[in-house]
Amino acid sequence: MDYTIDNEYLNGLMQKVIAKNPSENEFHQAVFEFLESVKYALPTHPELIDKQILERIVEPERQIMFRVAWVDDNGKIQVNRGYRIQFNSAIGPYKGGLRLHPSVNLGIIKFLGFEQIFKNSLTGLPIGGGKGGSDFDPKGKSDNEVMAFCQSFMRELYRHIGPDVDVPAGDIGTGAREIGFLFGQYKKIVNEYTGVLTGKGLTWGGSLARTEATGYGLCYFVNCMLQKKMNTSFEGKTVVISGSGNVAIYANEKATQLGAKVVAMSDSNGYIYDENGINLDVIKRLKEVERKRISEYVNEVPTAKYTADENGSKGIWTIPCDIALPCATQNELNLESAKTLVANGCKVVGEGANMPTTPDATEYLLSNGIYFTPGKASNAGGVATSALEMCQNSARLSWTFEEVDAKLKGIMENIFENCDKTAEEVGCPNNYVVGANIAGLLKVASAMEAQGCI
Ligand code: NDP
Ligand code: 2IT
Repeated sequence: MDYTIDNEYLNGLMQKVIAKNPSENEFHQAVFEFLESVKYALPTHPELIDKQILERIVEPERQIMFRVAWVDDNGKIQVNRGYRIQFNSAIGPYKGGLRLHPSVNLGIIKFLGFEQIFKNSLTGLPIGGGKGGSDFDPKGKSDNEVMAFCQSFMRELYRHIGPDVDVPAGDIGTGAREIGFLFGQYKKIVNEYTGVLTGKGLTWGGSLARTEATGYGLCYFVNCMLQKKMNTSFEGKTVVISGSGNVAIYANEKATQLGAKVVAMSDSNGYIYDENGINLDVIKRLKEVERKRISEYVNEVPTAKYTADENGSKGIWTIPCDIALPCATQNELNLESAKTLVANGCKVVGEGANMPTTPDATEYLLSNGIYFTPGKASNAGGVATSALEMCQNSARLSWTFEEVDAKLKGIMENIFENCDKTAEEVGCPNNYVVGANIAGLLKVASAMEAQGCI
């Protein structure tokens, strides 16, 4: 990829990042997209260069990599690699999820940790940026094997985290089951009952609405944009959602509650389409309870059609829709898919996943008048609600679903307003990529400046 930026200082920094972090492609991509936006802030914010804020912000405060050895059901020792990137703690303890997927490598965890800095800043809550995970694949493993892995992972991670230090949570492959095993092991080792992880179960410190938060938050953000910018709403819209995990399921639920019809969903093997709308109860059972493939859906709902698509479910973007919500993984929506969406009349692309749209696809969507919401703004509801879980844990009380949901909605609407206002102020109206990056950056930058050379 050519990551040249038409600003001498920023381009120099970009090339330095590439040279210093070889082979970390997703990290390069995330930094490029960020620095491209930052050029619009330079004229009014000389401190970004004078105080070396940008040079410092692209360098993680701490990178931890460790061996995770565990015993499988056949008695054989397996070895995975664990990661925790503590990227930036200027505005609060490191906060971000743990990804368990065979594709995980240092570059992927660093891209996620980097984006988390600005996302967490946008929430308005006191949380710094971090991310972790492993190349362990929970798919096809028994509960016992998943527990063995999680316990081994935590045997190293515990020394690096804490409720006021670094608070991990879920991400791809890490759900309630994994958080439970990780929490149990942390508590066993440290002998402390604290809010060291979020996404916990409701009987042991979890927050109501955390499960729903990322998907719901995405729809609150997009609906706010539809209302304020396009004088419309989800009502009557046709929606395509990629993925069928935590984010995709609750994006479907909220979009449907707001009056939309979700006609397609996917997993890494293929996608289902039903012009009558997807039956979410069936998806929830197949995915959340039975851990099955989405291909099984058509056995239960014969009006739906399944298309195998081993190429990361890109075929799902050929289905005509008003609103596309990529909620699976990075780089799942490329230039070709962007062109197809536009040609088919799609008006809005709202990112639920982290960096699902490639840079050329983003550029194409923006220059074709599509309302595009970057994940670091529109998927911030998950981590925001994690921060609300931390609040409840510290206070040793729990709020009702309605209280948390109302706070989440307010936070997402504030993030939208902040991105919209910032984009306007720097001369890029309706460009929420620029708005999110700059608004997220400025808060962290002022904290870094105040705290001196650290
Ligand atoms: P889940 O593990 O619950 O679900 C992931 C979904 O995406 C599954 O349907 C999975 O299919 C699909 N998927 C994963 N990897 C690939 C791949 N390489 N190619 C195609 N499909 C893939 O994860 P989440 O729903 O939690 O996360 C989805 C996205 O949202 C990620 O980008 C994550 O970083 C982001 N996110 C998550 C938040 C959260 O609170 N959970 C918060 C903010 C962002 P399969 O089962 O076949 O692997
Ligand atoms: O990408 C993300 O924001 C998450 N996976 C959620 C992180 C969190 O700490 O809740």
